Amino acid sequence: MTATFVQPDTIRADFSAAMSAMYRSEVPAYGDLLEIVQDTNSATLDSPAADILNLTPDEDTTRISQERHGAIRLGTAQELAMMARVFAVMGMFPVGYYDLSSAAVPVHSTAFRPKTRAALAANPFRVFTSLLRLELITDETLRAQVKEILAKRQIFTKDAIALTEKAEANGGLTPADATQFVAEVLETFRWHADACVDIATFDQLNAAHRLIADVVSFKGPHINHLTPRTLDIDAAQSGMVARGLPAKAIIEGPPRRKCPILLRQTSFKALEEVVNFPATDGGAAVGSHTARFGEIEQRGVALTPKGRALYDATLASVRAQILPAGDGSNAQAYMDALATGFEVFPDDWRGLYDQGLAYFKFIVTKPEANKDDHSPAALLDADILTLSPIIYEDFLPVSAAGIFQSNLGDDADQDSHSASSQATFETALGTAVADEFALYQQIADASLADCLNRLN
Ligand code: OOG
Ligand code: NI
Repeated sequence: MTATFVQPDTIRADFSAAMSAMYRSEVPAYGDLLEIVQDTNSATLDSPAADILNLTPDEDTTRISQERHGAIRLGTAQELAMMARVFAVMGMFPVGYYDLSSAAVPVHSTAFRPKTRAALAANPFRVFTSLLRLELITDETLRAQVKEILAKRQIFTKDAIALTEKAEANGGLTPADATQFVAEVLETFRWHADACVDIATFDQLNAAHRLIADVVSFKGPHINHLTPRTLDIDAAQSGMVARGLPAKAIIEGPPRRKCPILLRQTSFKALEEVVNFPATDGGAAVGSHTARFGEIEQRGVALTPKGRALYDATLASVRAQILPAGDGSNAQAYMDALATGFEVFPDDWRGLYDQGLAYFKFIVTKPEANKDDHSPAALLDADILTLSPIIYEDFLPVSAAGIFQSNLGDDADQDSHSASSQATFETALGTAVADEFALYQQIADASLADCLNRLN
């Protein structure tokens, strides 16, 4: 029998759409965000700004309205290893390692995402996935209790596991199996209002760290946000405020630029949700929990290691001068300082390319031209090739964590811990994480080689 399997890209697109529908019903404000983002994206694509962005037609542009990322937090190595197998069925693989312990957050993370240019173009859905670091819970009694609670739960349905095993054994899933797989895996990400610990334990976990309570107290790792991608985050932010969504005063990341770099994000606060706690001697109890929030993001060009180092240093020096106040009172002053600080980055694609700060793919503008003795720079000068930004597909919490730590005046042992914790994370994961820079470099190299082949 020759089975016809569904492409992993298709399963991922279906899963992303199913997640979006579920989150829209769980968190109605997410539906508002989608509308705002869709409006600002159409307006941007119809405006002269679209020409400056120089997105690849049919590749960068068609995916935008489908594009989003989510985030989950897992409790154990077993959960992470199984999650990796589930995501692999959808063509999502771990890229990058993020150590958040320096920001006093007891997790470390990776991003599951498609890796190749074609898969990203088909559907770039990604999930920022964190694993609780039990060893960072200092109270030994609490640590033992957390371990015991986590050991008892099963976050995947029986059929999600069975279908993952089937996909691994057969090399894919049939259409009927793929449909069921999406529905079964969705269950893992669903919000459960019923806690699996009593309210006294919940309060104790919360007192240790809010994040620990979020990871440990529920049946599964509910998706905590789903973030659509906007082409103009300042316009989308104004749209959020106009609709009464409690947006933050500051957009995280680099400042607004003609040629966007990396990632700019803004969010609104977590929902307060009702939680039902199981009966104890004191009877059943009702409480609340805030974990889930809304976020939007604008993605720009991916930076090379050199560009990333400049980004990290520039952001750190701005934040050494001024830190955004929680109440938004110095928002304008912060954004002005950011804009000034980032003048070190050229704000045109060619400048970023020439200085080796960012990754680009190439578009052949004069296919009949002769390429003899032409360097890429000469071909760009002659308008035979044009630059198109390779979009950043990853995340920036490392810089946020570093800033957090320098604020606390405690930057002592971040580096000494991170090497061994990445190894621990990869052991839990069952595989190494991919290097994001290597992936961008491959896309850039393949694009240049392909364009040169097509010239005389
Ligand atoms: C993940 C936070 C990371 C982002 O956009 O940087 C993230 C979490 O809160 O679980 O989603
Ligand atoms: Ni996010």
